[in-house]
Amino acid sequence: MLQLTGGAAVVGLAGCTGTQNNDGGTPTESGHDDSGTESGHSDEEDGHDEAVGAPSDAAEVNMITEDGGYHFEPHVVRVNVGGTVTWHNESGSHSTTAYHSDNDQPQLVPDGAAAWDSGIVSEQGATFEHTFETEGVYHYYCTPHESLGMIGSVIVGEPDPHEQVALEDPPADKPERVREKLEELNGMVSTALGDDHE
Ligand SMILES: [Cu+2]
Repeated sequence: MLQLTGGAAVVGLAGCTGTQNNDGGTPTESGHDDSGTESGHSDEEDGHDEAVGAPSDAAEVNMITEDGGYHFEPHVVRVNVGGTVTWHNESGSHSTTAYHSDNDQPQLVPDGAAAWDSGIVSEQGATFEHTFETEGVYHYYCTPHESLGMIGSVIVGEPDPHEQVALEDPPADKPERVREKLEELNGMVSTALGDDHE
């Protein structure tokens, strides 16, 4: 017999949380007798099943305006040390800007890492690229849409998740929306690095 449906293959574009629609009513998987072990098996309840693959030498991120939402897609990409990320302006006007003191921001990149800032990119199809020479976790944002949660992350190499300034609690002086997004990204990055902490 042919088995045409390979369950996990259908991942698709997971929605961005540009609009908040997870209000706690997450359906759980249908209950069988609950006498079993209930320890942690991960469910994909939050719609963020963009799996972060293994590091590669090049990764692409789309910058998107759609339905009033603003997105880096995918949220998290991963490259090797010396790898390049290319941001592609699909729609709207955006920037890709590192959380780095050179950009007058708190540092959410590894110590000694170079900053980048594309400036506002408005032309459809325009690209900006940055090569990452320092291993670690990087958070970055879109200048006009940071406060709306347009924030993304780059993982470079095989960093120790316990030594990443980016993965610490988000800066206290950032708006709630920004802090929530950073926490969400931290969860995705930790998962990608095999460090699903409780
Ligand atoms: Cu933007």
